[in-house]
Amino acid sequence: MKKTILFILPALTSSQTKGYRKIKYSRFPPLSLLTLAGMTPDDKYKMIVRDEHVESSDVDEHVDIVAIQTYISSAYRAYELAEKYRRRGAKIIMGGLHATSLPHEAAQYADAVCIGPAETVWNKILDDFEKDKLCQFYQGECIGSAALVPKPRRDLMNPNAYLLRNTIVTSRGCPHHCDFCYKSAFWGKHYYETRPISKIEEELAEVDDGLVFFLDDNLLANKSYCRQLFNTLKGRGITWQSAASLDVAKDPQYLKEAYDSGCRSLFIGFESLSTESMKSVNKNVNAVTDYKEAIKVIHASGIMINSSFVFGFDNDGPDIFDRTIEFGIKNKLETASLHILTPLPGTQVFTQMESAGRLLHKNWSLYDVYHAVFQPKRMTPQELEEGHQRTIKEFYSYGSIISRALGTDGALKRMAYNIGLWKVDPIWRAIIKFGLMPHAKEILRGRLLYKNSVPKEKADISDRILSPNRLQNYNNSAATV
Ligand code: B12
Ligand code: SF4
Repeated sequence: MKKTILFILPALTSSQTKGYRKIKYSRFPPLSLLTLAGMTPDDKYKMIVRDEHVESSDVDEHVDIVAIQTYISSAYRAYELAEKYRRRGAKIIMGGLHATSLPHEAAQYADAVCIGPAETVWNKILDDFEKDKLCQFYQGECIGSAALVPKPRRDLMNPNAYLLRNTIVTSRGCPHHCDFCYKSAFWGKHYYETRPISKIEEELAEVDDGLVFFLDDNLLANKSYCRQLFNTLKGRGITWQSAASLDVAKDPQYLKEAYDSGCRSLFIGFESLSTESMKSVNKNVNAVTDYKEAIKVIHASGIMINSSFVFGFDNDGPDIFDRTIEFGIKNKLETASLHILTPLPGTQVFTQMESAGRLLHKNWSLYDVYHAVFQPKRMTPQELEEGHQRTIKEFYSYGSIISRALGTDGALKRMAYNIGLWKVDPIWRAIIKFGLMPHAKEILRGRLLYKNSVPKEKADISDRILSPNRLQNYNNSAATV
C-alpha cells in the first residue's frame, strides 16, 4: 500500500493580523513543494499538498511523512505543525530557506532537516525513511542541482486558489552577491546556474493560460542562455514577467528581444536612492547605475517596472521616505514593493548587526520585511516603521496613482492596474472566498494589460513599440501582477 506524504507551506505569522493582504499570498502556488512532489516516486507515495495561505493544512487521514517548507517569517508556524503531526505519529522532514540558515533550530522539531536544495538528497531521505534510518541532517548540493530540477507536480495544487498557476524557475542563484540578500546564505557566494532549455520547454508546453511568472532571482543575467529562452518562448502567445538586476538597462536591444518574447514586467531591486548605501552592502551594480536613465530605457522597451526599495540602510535618514516617494512619482514607476531592511540569518548583514549588538530581538515572525528588527543608524526603529508605512500609503494614494499614470500611454490601464492591486482588497477577499480566481485572471487578461509605459513625449519610441509584431503580442497577452 502507498504511504502518504503531506507537504505543507505554513502560513506566515502576519496572516493572523488585520492588515493581512490575502491577494498577495494567493498569487502563486508553492513551487518548492510541487517541485519536491515532482521528485517523489508516484508509485510509492500518495501526495497531498497544502498551502496554508489559501487552505487549511488539516487532513483527517493517516500521514506517514509531513514535509514542511520553512521561510523565516513562518518558522514558528512550521514548528507548531511539526509538533502537531509528530504527536500523530508522522515523521517530520523540514527544508527550505530558514531551515538551511538555522538547521540546528529546525532540528529541534524535525526528524530530518534538508540543508540547501533538495534535488540531490530527497530520494535518499525517502530511502532512509523506509529503512527507519533517518539522519538528522542532509546536505543538498548546489552545484549541478539546477539540471536535476524535475517538472513540478502542478496537478497537486489547489486549482482554484491562485491567480497565476505557472511559475517556473530557469536559473538558480545570481552572478552578484549583495550583503543583505538570501542568495549567499542559501546558494553560496558564487553560485549561479541555469537549467537546461529542454526542461523549460517541457514546462512551457503545458502552459494553458498564456501567463508565466519566472521566479528566478535574476532571470536576465545570462544573455546567451536567455536568448535561447526567448526563442523558445516566441510564438507561444505567453506573457511573462520575472526579476532582473538594473544592469539590463545597459542593453536596450536585449530588452527589446525580451519584450518580443512576451516580457511585460520586471521586478527590479533599486533598493536605495543612496549610492553610498549601495556600496556599503556590495550592491555595486546599483552603485554604478543612473536610475533615471535606466528607468527610461526599460520603459522605452515597453516593459513595466515593479520597483523594489528597502529602507533602513546605514545612510538612510528620515528624509529617505519622501525622497523615494517623489522619485517614484517623477519617474512614473508602475508599482513599488517597499520593504524594511531585514537581516536574514546567514547573510553578511545579519553577522555584522549581530556582532555590533544592533539586533533588537530574534523573534523570527517579525523578520518579515515590515518590521524594524534592528537598531538603524540614523533613525529610531519606530521612525523606520512609521516612515515605511507612510511611504506605502502615499505611493498607493489616488494622487500618486494618477500622477504616475498621467502622460503615459495606457494611463487608464495603469491606473486600473494599481487600483485593482491595491485598493480593492474586499473584492479580492470575496473572489478568493468563492474560488473565483480563474475568472479574476480572465478579467486581468482582457482588461488590465497596458501596452507600455512610455511617456507620451517619446512618440518615436512608442511608434516602435506599437509595431505590428508588438501589437499582435499585446492582443495575445495578459495582465501582469
Ligand atoms: C515566489 C516568492 C514568494 C511568493 C510565493 C511563495 C510561495 N507560495 O511559495 C510570495 C509573494 C507569496 C512570497 C511571500 C513572502 N516572501 Co517570498 N519569495 C519568493 C521567491 C521569489 C521564490 C520562491 C520559490 O518558489 N522558489 C523556487 C523553489 C523551487 O525553490 P526553493 O523555495 O528554494 O525550494 C527548494 C529548496 O529550498 C528546498 N526546499 C524548500 N522547501 C523544502 C521543504 C522540504 C521538506 C525539503 C526537504 C526541501 C525544501 O528544496 C526545493 C527544491 O530544491 C523567493 C526568492 C527565491 N528565489 O527563493 C522569495 C523569498 C523566499 N521570499 C522572502 C520573503 C522575505 C517573503 C515574505 C516574508 C515577504 C512578505 N513579508 O510578504 C513572504 C513570506 C511568505 C511565507 N509563507 O512566509 C525571502 C525569504 C527569506 C527567508 N530566509 O525566509 C526570499 C528569499 C526573498 C528574498 N530575496 O529575501 N514570496
Ligand atoms: S542582484 Fe538581487 S538577487 Fe542578485 S545577489 Fe543582489 S539582491 Fe540578490
